Amino acid sequence: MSDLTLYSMPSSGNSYKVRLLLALMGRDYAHVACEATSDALARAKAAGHLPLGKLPALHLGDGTILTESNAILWYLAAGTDWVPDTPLEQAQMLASMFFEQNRHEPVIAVRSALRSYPHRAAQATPERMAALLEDGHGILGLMESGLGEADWFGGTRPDLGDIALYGYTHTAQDRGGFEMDRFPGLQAWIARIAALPGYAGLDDLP
Ligand SMILES: N[C@@H](CCC(=O)N[C@@H](CS)C(=O)NCC(=O)O)C(=O)O
Repeated sequence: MSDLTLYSMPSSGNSYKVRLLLALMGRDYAHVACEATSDALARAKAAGHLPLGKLPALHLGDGTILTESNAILWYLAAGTDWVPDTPLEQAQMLASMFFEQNRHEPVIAVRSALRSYPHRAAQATPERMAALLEDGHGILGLMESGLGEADWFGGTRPDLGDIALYGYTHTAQDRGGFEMDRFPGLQAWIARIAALPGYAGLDDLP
């Protein structure tokens, strides 16, 4: 039996990042699915299983609960090839992860959520959706030029920055309505991630 229990939202990129890393690492874990607006989510909140009221939350065997998707990635990957060796490379990886939460997620994930979740539809005004579309193409353009000729945001091998950015980028077109044809480098990077051994898709729940 695993000592890890992950509370995650099946449809959420933030939760998916953690599920993806666990799959790529081949780690066993118990999974508690808490979809948006579900009774399971309400129960998890009421029971104190989500200290910040958000998913994902990783419960360790000793009772510790870790929150924040990118912090959970860091904990799980410590000492593995998913974290580079030098302070410079680690700082570059963290820059990708902070960019993801600070600039990318509030635009790409939010537009996707406004289009996908019925309980968010009333907030999807035409003005907001147009502004998010323009901002999102700008963010994706920054990623395209940041990746440049490299295969990975981690440089010569994928790292946690790649996992964090992949979470919402790979559904940016289908869910967010962003024009991914404009970003061929990102499309090739998405295909490279999906070809990694152990890869699990968004809907591949444990
Ligand atoms: N910065 C947090 C964001 C977590 C977050 O906003 N989770 C959302 C799903 S993407 C959630 O739990 N929503 C349920 C709710 O607010 O009731 C992280 O990366 O873990």
